[in-house]
Amino acid sequence: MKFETLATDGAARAGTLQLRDAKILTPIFMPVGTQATVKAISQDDLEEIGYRLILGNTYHLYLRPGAETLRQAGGIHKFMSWPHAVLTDSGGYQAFSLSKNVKLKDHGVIFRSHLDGSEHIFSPESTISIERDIGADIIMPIDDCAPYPADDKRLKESLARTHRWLAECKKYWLREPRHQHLFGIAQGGVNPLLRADSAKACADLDLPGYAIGGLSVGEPLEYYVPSLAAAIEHLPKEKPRYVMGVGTIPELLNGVALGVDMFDCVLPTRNARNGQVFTSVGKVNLRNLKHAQSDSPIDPECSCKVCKKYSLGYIRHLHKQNEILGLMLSTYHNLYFMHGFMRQMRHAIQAQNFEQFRTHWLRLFAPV
Ligand code: PRF
Ligand code: ZN
Repeated sequence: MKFETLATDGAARAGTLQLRDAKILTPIFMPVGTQATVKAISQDDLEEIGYRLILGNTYHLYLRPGAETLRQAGGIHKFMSWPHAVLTDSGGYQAFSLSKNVKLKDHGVIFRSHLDGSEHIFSPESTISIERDIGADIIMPIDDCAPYPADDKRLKESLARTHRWLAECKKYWLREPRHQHLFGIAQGGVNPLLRADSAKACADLDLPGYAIGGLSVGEPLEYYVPSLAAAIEHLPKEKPRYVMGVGTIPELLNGVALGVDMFDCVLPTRNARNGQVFTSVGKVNLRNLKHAQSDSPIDPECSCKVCKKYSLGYIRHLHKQNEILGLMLSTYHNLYFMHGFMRQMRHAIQAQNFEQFRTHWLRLFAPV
């Protein structure tokens, strides 16, 4: 894996991440393919849009189809016929958000499957072993993401555990690196001092890249920028920076402005399935009665194949009738939009007008 910065504009940077067969252009948005599928879109369509890096979840893949099935298949790339890059999240975070009776212990996270109630444990060793079987190109360590709100005592506990687990993950990863790249995850809630401590502790381990976790967990919007800035200040410039589970258009703009290179979020795919699409004039709710007779595309400015062929009125009808094609068409459009949006951000950085770009889009996508 090779990361290079090609242009900067303030703290924002445009670069490349060489992974597998592709030179991935950053800043990048990674669609979420939780269960070895990005919901409601095919691998062919993802590839056609231009995506070359998607995310998978260790938690789900470990439970179904299981690490052994993925190992037997020759890894997730072969299993899902996706020859391009994959990143897997480690599972601890999903165990927390999805399963019942989760127990956070010093040696790992004990949880019950949300599918059948069976008991499992994710530890640094098991996480790295499962992620090795899954075979993603970038793997994430198990971390302790404190909920919001959390007091400093809880945040310090989260850091101690996260850093210790990271060092252990690094040890298991180094035993058999096999072209996989382990990132660190910095935590620290909304306390800038702890954010800085955590970023330093991660940077000390000298890993291929660094993620910032624990954001977008229910904290007020105004904490995002200071928390992120405090962490980024202590992360090395020459390594990629990734904000996990983010985000909205304003979060992407503000993250890139601070020097973030990678993002993942279910937002464009989940919103698409709920009938909310992103357009050049802001968000549009497909289910709105006012679109019933519309024969224009979702976004007249969009050149995606959905906008070239189908009317807003038709796609609204599909959504109102819960037709599967409705989910597919809106997902395709939203992922096309996101891909184009990231490209425009890169171009704005290269043209040294990122600040104008950010102001323009913040106005269109202002939180209401
Ligand atoms: N840790 C991990 N995965 C995550 C997060 C985290 O803190 C978040 C927080 N937004 C999303 N996904 N491992
Ligand atoms: Zn479109």
